[in-house]
Amino acid sequence: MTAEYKVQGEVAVISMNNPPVNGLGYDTRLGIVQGLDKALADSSVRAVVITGAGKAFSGGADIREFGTPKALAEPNLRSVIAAVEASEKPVVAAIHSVAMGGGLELALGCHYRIAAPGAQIALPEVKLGLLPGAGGTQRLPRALGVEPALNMIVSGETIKSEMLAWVPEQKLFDKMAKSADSLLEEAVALAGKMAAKHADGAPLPRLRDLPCSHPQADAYFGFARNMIENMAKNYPAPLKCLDAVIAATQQKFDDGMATERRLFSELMVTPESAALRHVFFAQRAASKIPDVGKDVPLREIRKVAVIGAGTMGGGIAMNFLNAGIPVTMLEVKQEALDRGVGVMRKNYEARVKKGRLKQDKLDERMGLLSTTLDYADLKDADLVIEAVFEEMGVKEKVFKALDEVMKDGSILASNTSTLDVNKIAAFTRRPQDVVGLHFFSPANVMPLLEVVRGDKTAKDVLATVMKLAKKIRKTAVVAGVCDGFIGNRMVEQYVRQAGFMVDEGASPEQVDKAIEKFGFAMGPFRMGDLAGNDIGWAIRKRRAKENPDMKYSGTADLLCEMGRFGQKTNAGWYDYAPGKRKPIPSPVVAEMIEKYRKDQGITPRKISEREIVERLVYSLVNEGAHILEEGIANKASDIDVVYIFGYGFPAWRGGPMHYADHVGLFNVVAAMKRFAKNPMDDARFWQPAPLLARLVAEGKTFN
Ligand code: T1G
Repeated sequence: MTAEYKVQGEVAVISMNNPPVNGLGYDTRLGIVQGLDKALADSSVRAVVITGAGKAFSGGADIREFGTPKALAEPNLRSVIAAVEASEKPVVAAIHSVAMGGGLELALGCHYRIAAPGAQIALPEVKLGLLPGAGGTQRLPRALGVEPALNMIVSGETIKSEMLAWVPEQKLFDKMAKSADSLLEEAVALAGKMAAKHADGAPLPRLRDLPCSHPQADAYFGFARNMIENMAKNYPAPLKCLDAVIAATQQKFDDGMATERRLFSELMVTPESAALRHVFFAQRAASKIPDVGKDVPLREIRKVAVIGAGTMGGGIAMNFLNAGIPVTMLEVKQEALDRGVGVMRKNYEARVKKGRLKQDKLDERMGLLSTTLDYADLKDADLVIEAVFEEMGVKEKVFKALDEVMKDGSILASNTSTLDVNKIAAFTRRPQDVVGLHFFSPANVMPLLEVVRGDKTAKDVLATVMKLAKKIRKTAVVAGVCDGFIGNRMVEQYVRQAGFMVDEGASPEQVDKAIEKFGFAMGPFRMGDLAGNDIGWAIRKRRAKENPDMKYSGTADLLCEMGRFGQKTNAGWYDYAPGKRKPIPSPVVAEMIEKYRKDQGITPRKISEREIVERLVYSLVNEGAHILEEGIANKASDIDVVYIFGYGFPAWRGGPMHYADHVGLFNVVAAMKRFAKNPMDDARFWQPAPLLARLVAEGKTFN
């Protein structure tokens, strides 16, 4: 049973025990109801406390049950909460660490609530494309007030328990415990006290009995609707959250519950919710490496060294400083060090100015940073990350020097974005300690980290960096060694397709607009201007030697030959006013493209939005299938995570592989067959990857 029952004096304590976060799965729900029945039947028991064992009160409904009969099996969560609320003996929720989603809803059904400070409180269902489906939209507004409750439900954001206890006239927490340690004792005492208070049969306080209104309901909800419509264009859940909270102010409680149930069921079947639930699990599954078990011992990472104080090196260093890990940064010249440290300080100061970082935190973090010009100073670092110029000769010098000074057992990582990590490992006598840690620019902001596993990378090195990634709040995905690993290898095909479509008749802004309408944060041409078109230029030159028959549009090279590297030169595919980021379609570029088409004898044609989106997205899918088949990625969902967290693929579409499953792999391959007939395109590339062809033949999906 995943809910324990024991009696302390005259108080029964029901303790949920369903690791890791007391998800309210069927067994746990049954355990709560059976415990409650026991307590009600036992005349010596006068009150009940519900709490959670381990690291949470409860993280909510057990998402692993979603889509299975168990999720709805009685007692479903609403029935459990109704039973708690209907109890004639007072039920006290003792909340610590985490009370989220259905976990908070369970607490809202109790008569009293006591919380330890620091507990994470949230109704995050909206992040799964859902809304609180067990009374949260009806009880939280009654406990907190309409506005604070609506903010929490629509944003899904987590708020610390002590912050909520300060909301004026709140009825969420009847008491704040001194600490998590004294919580249970204080909860049992409170339960005893409440039992005495209601001994005369005085009705127990139930949130459902409280009124729920807003003094300027129409104006406030009208304003809220406008805000949400602008903010959540592609996400249906936030607006339905609003509708449910409005129902709480307009309908009787039971009718409001029925409205909430209807809206929840409507959301549960949306493709957006299926995608967001897929992303939730994909993100967590990414840290699991098939042949690296949980029992692999980890190496201790107390000190980190970063080689290179440029944009990447500085950003990488900040991740560790933010996590309280000291960093020694090495450069070859003092002025490069000074410049790098200056940029880091400026980054922090900007956050302080925006009120997103306290000054003492800035000082603390910068206090953890030391700099040096001498490799010898790195010797006691447990991890060193090289972030120098992307050229094998430079990497060789650095890794040979590191191999001389780094202590045994330290991890040597390269931030290379495409180079062969096996070759880099071979520069050292310890290839088992070498791994790729590919951060994405800006490294202190972008959540994705590609962990590149060399042939000889030791399992404990992998396990260590995956755990470290979580500590520095990165979403890490393991990639095998190939040119471009997972993300850059896929983006290569995506950008090639964008170039072909410009050759064939589309304008850069037409391509960008189409894919941004599909949901990408930024189209390929705006992305090139942001990252710097010269980066792709250098990679194409290197690749032209290795793979001369790889076809590209010639426009990207012509653009670079004109010195139009993007925002950093105030001109790229677009024009930019000095120092501004707003992309302006460029007549100069349009003329260059037109001339290029003429020189190539191309008669431009109109390209539909649908063709633009399909060629861009399916190029990711086909390359992703190759990557999966070659074992460069362990699972399709890892590829989805890379592309959502590193390249702006819309999360509400689940990632390229999930999206292909949603469209139907048969339809994807049918489209690819059409593209292969286009003489301007690359027919060879559009041959379906064998894995993709096989899945279609077997009627299967990627995920
Ligand atoms: N159900 C099942 N498993 C869960 C879970 C959940 N609700 N939450 C987390 N896990 C697993 C997770 O997959 C991972 O598993 C492990 O716990 C640790 O998670 C009716 C319908 C609670 C703040 O959305 O935000 O209630 O990989 O790595 O960083 O209205 O997990 O170890 O095998 O994230 O300490 C609403 C989602 C559900 C909360 C803990 N609840 N979870 O963070 O650990 S819908 C949520 C979180 C609902 C009702 C509706 C976080 C956390 P594994 P972790 P963490």
